[in-house]
Amino acid sequence: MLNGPNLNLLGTREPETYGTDTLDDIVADLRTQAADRGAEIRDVQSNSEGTLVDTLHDARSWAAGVVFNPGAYTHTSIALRDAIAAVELPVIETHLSNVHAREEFRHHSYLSAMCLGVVCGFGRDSYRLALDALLTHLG
Ligand code: CA2
Repeated sequence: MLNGPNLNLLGTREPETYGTDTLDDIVADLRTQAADRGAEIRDVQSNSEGTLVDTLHDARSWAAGVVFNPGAYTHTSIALRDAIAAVELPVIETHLSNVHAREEFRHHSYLSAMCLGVVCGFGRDSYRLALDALLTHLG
């Protein structure tokens, strides 16, 4: 589970958009969900684009797939697009908010075309749905 910039602030600001749960709450949920299906979650949050690229590269050596909320880098980052394409892991782009119901600059993702799928708009449940889809895909 990989989370991008500002998602460390979840639960502290903008609850009307991003909910009141902290990232730790969401990670704890996902760990339980994964364990129930015999999988293990490792989680990384970074505000730095380069660290997110490095983490994707590193994931090749141990991960079967990635639930990835790239935050605002979704709408700006060719480097992350190239990293997702390069690692050849199934990546599910995941957003708390419905980016298509927000400002126009959030409607475009540089990453979606390189991902197995996209889940957005369901708050913390977006992560749950993304993990369910990833585990089902992995069998
Ligand atoms: O809806 C999502 O999950 C987003 O990836 C969140 C990003 C935004 O730039 C994307 O367009 C959609 C922003 C994350 C900011 O997180 C905050 C959390 C609490 C308080 C302030 C920001």
